[in-house]
Amino acid sequence: MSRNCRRFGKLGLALAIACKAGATELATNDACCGPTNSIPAMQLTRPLPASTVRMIERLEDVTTAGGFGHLQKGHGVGFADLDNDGNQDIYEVMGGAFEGDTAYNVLYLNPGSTNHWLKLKLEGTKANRVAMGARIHVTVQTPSGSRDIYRTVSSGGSFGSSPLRQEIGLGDATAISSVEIRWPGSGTHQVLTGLERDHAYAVREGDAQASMINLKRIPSISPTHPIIRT
Ligand SMILES: [Ca+2]
Repeated sequence: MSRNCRRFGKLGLALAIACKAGATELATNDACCGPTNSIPAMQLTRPLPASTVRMIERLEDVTTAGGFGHLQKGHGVGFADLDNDGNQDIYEVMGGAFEGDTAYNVLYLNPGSTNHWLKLKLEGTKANRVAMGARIHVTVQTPSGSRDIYRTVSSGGSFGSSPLRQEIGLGDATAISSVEIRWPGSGTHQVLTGLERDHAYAVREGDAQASMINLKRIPSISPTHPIIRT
């Protein structure tokens, strides 16, 4: 990953990777992934929901500036903080669907930023144990006021999956006001307060408090590691 990745948010990274992974519902591959193409040049293959259109208007093409440009085709992508430093990394399966394709898979190690984060590992007791489908509403305070952040627990997709543990970016949040969880199936409505930024928590359905998790950093993953190609 280029050092320039420090300058871009997760949303921008997600678009770049989504394009590399062949997100044809957003754009044709050529229009989206070319190193010099910009968002306005995209050719839509089908109408997009208004919410998606609003999101695209705020994005920019970081293929080159972010170090995501790659001559090989992408096949699957996963988003996860692999070294537990709080910054979400990206692993991308390159090449085609069959093993034996000579394309190298790629790990984009996030060099980090000053933004804050929160990790939540949910465990259902009445709902399904892995909390698949649980809806999370995080309310944070920022210098510009209150902000609402939403997540739904899932693995993320079919071509590449991400951990069920939720890695939630908080941006410039100064404090977490509350975390509200609606558990699927059981209908449990749980509200947690007192959580701190830049920490990971285990949340058990129905418990009054979350338990802080100490995730061990993995220092062996570094930009100089031989498996990482930048
Ligand atoms: Ca990381």
